[in-house]
Amino acid sequence: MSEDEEAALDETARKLFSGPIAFLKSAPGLQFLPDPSAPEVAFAGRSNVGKSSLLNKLTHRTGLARTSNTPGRTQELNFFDVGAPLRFRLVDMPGYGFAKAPKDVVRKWRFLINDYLRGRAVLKRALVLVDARHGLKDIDLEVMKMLDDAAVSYHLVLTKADKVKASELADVTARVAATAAKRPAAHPEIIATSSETGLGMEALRRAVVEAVS
Ligand SMILES: Nc1nc2c(ncn2[C@@H]2O[C@H](COP(=O)(O)OP(=O)(O)OP(=O)(O)O)[C@@H](O)[C@H]2O)c(=O)[nH]1
Ligand SMILES: [Mg+2]
Repeated sequence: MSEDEEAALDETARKLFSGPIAFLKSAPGLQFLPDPSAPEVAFAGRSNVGKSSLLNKLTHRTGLARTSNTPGRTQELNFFDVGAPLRFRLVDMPGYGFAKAPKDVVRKWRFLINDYLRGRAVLKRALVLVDARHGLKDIDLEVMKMLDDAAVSYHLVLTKADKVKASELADVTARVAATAAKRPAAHPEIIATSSETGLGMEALRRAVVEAVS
């Protein structure tokens, strides 16, 4: 991409994320998904990794997606319309791998997440969020494998970067990038973010707009 194109993309991203963004609906099952009338970008990742917080920070809105200290806060697929007229949708998902929830609930979420990720034609990219303190866990690798097998493009995003030292952040970024490089559907770039400090927001906004353009 040329410098001009990059600047244009940044400007588009800045405008879209500062403009109209509205909660559309919550889907507790696949039969409740909205009409596939716009491209979608979904936030996936382990419970409590910071999906809802990142969506809020990205959109400069504090209470758009509900967040909580307690894992298992987001229980449905939540759709947010970006742009008026509508340009794309952001989708906040329940976390995977939440061991403390009842087994049947975990199963239900897993099916909902997997079916959505694998089968949604308008899904342009999944953002797979990974806690910078912990790096990739087995469950993340499983989800990545599922996305690779379904040829769904995904971007690995480190969260809570404010909680680790700069040297640790560099290490985890390098390790995650090495894994991503071997994965067919993974974007090679790793975006480190913090919903506390705002680190990585411009890069992530650009990545989202690029994915839906
Ligand atoms: N320090 C720090 N805390 C964060 C960050 N992002 C999220 N948190 C905290 O982590 C907790 C979980 O955040 P959520 O955004 O609710 O996480 P989630 O992935 O949506 O969780 P579920 O919906 O339960 O799967 C909250 O207490 C947030 O305040 C971050 O970048 N830095
Ligand atoms: Mg959430």
